[in-house]
Amino acid sequence: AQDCQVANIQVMQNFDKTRYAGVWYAIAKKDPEGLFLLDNIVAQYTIAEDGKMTASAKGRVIILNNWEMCADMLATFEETPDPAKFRMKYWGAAAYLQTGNDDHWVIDTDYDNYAIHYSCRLVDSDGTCLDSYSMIFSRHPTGLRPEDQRNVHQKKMDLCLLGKYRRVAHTGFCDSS
Ligand code: DAO
Repeated sequence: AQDCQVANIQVMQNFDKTRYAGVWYAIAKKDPEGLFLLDNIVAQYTIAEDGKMTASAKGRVIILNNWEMCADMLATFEETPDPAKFRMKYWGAAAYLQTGNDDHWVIDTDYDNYAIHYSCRLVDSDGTCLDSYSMIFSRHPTGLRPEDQRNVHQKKMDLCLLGKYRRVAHTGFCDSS
């Protein structure tokens, strides 16, 4: 059942960040207010020897009124008592890119094919989310396997975000940078 309470959102049980490491292609995205990453979004998660997770990500962005570029982003993750819930600090390789500090929750993943990410930036006074973003990741740039689509559909419903996602194109825009 979906009560849309941020506090009741189920995240991945026994999340294993080591298995999560590596490259993920965003194939769908629910945008936050003032969206930043448009498409060609690829994230690479790394676990350092001390166990800390970091990520680098690329994506097409439009900044400074209509300047289109490929953003190189970096992120560090702070762990919380729930292994699937992190705080993510992020910044751009260039100073004019966006910086922030967001929740970074892994809602579901099979580690080898798909992952569902969720971040609520602003919880309303009624406990629902006022400003969220979410990415559907695939290990394959071509998209989700048919057998994973049911699962992803169910999780979109659980997040109260069904119908709010758009497809994320991969055209090679960020491949050379
Ligand atoms: O597109 O508006 C937006 C939100 C994205 C915030 C930038 C995140 C950069 C680091 C991404 C790591 C993988 C989620």
